[in-house]
Amino acid sequence: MKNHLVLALLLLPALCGLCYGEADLAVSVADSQDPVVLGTNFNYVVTISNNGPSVATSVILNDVLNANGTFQAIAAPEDWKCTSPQPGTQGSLTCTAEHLDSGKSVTLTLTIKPTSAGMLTDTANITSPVPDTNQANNTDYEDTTVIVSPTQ
Ligand SMILES: [Ca+2]
Ligand SMILES: [Ca+2]
Repeated sequence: MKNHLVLALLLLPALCGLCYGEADLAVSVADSQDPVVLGTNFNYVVTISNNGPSVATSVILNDVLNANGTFQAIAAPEDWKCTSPQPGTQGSLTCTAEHLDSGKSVTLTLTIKPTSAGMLTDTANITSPVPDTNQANNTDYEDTTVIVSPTQ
């Protein structure tokens, strides 16, 4: 009986490595077109991946748009809860998920209206309380050129 207890205590940290281990989250942002025409909606597609080996819990996406555009809408998977600026306003958007399994990816689509000519930039950052030994892929941004007319 005592030996079994010792064995269980030895195995516990190994088993818990699966639930409280490390999860390499990664995020990437892509634009649906570039350049875009002033006043014409387009999309930023934000892809969030968990490269494992463990499940990532309490995952938070923070997404910031610079001053040359406004948020219009967001399409996210059912288990992601988003707090976004009012449509037609600028600011920062936050989406959270209770967990993202190892090896899984999700895609969130942001609809954006370019409001000033110049460079539009969307920056995404992903975090989780689960340790992530590769922080280099936790932030990404995409630049998009806003032109006044298609013939410019
Ligand atoms: Ca990472
Ligand atoms: Ca681009």
